[in-house]
Amino acid sequence: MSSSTPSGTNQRIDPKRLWDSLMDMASFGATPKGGVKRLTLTDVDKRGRDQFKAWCEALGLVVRVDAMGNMFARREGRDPSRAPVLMGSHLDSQPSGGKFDGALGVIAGLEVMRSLHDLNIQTEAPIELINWTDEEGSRFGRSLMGSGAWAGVYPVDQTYALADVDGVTVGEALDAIGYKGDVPAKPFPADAYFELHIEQGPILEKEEKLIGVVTGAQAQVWFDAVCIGQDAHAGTTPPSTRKDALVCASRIVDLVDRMMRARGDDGRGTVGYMQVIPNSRNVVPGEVRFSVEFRHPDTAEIEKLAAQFPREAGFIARDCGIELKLTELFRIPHQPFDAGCVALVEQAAAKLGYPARKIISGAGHDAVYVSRSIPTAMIFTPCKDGLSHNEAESIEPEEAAAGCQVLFEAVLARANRSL
Ligand code: HGY
Ligand code: MN
Ligand code: MN
Repeated sequence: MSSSTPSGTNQRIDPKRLWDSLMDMASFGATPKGGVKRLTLTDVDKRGRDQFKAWCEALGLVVRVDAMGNMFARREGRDPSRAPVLMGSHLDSQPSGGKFDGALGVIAGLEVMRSLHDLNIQTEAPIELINWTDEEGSRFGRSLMGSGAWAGVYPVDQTYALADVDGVTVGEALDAIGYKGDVPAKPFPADAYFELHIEQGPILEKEEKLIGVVTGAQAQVWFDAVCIGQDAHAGTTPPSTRKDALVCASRIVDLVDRMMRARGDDGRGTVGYMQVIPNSRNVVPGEVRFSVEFRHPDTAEIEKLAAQFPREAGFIARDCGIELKLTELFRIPHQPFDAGCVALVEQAAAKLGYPARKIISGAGHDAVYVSRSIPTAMIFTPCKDGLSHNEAESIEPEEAAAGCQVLFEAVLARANRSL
């Protein structure tokens, strides 16, 4: 006889099963240095998605896919009229990413579903587990692309037209892996969303905290930049006639670093991607394409950076005699999470006796866009040396289990709450 046992009893997830499935998922795109390369909408992403779908369907969950390839695995509740409680994260990775960035939240959600099944618990509200498409933004230049399209931030048709460096569009890539679903990518009635993720920073480890109760995520702005000069012979072209796009880009990289450091320890400014054209050792580069992003806990600082950077980069280009093309790709203000959901995370950690602290997320997450339409909270767990977006990303099985147990408690409490 299934029961909707109230949370607070000692119902436990299975730490070994959780860890084994994390390692199984890490085998999709495994790299020699112990990381993963599971770039969004590639064949290896497809294989990871197919495995996730098979695991969900083996539990009797009904999986649907929306127009952006976002995957939703649904477990019915006792009361079908109630809005579902959502949980999830992303299975795509950076080109040289870690095993746990994103995957922890999806596989921990799977473990919650498996545990509910084993414990024969039927919650009042339905529960859905989500794999969001292209959280990383590395391939097509839009971070949080799947959740952003779902939230209405990126119009789906425009998003389909985004192309990677090889000219392959999002629409073509979704078709190629068979994950362009027939469900519209847009918000539906849901009661709450919880996302478990590694902190990707040093705070929890340094303070010996097992759980981060995430109260919100910092603001950010991303640009694409192109410096246009003139290809020329390295041996015959004197300084006076050079139009060296790489020298100009290098001065702009230094500008980004100076603007970051001017904001102290909260400052974040990064040029992570750069393409030098023609990229030949004896040709003065005529064109350089690169990314620029800034982040800060205070939205007002991002507004200032978004105005200051184009102005000062323009001065550098003028002094270099180089044409500069800047495109702002997106801007996200600081996003606070829902106090009620944050409290459930905090209460779960306290009840389980896990040392915890409140924290603002330095990284962007799908929860940021989801929280624009659904009460949302996140759970962080530590990662070794605060390292992420690096193949050496590492966590302990006990940390994964603790985060998963908090997710279990918070989702169960929310799904069984009296309305
Ligand atoms: O860039 C980010 O903040 C996220 O890790 N993709
Ligand atoms: Mn992530
Ligand atoms: Mn990431």
